[in-house]
Amino acid sequence: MIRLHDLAGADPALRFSPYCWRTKLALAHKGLDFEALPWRFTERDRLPEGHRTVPVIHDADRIVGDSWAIACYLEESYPERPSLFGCETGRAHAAFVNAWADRVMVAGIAPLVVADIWGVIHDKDRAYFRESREKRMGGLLEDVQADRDSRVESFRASLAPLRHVLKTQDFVGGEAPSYADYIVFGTLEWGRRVSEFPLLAAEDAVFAWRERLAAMPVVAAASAPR
Ligand SMILES: N[C@@H](CCC(=O)N[C@@H](CS)C(=O)NCC(=O)O)C(=O)O
Repeated sequence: MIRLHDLAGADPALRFSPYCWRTKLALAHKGLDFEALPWRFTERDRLPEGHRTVPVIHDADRIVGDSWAIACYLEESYPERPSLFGCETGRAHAAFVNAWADRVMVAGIAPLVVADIWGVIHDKDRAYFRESREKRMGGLLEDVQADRDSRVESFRASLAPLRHVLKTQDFVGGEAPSYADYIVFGTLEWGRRVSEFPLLAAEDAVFAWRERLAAMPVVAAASAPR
């Protein structure tokens, strides 16, 4: 069975990494059984040598880190199972969605929930998280997150390309979800798991798309406690 190092909060059942969600959805889409081992920020010595971030998977004797590399590895290693990308062109387009999610979505969500993340992580992670994120974000976590009610609109506006596409198709992948959908869904799941702050407005087409996908068996399979 594939083993995954999966970022966990103080509650080991709380799994919130946007990148680990992408990997769990990719594994579930392929119908691959996996064990998601809880991992904390300060447990770097529990990762295989040369790896500093999660997700990392062990598939028999293969070790692969980085969510995008893992998706490509799964597609190449399990070609007989449902495709994540559809075709090479689909993979190239998903690479764009991956970069968009990392540069626009992660950057937009982080300042809206970063203090909430600190609130749910394990005690042993708190000093590291605060120091590294305050350095990265240029201020106290609580100050970075302040005034989020007025700032969330610009995050929502940044989703306009997705909203536009969803006017004419049910999923980013077209009629059915593909890895591109999982990238975006996993990134939103990060905010949803750590905070009650509504990143999406209920009347937004992106909200409806998220609900549509959340109701699918692939999400249940990715989320099942293991
Ligand atoms: N590009 C990587 C990013 C992975 C990443 O940054 N993971 C975070 C958790 S969400 C992490 O492990 N951070 C470790 C740290 O901050 O020390 C991927 O797609 O897997």
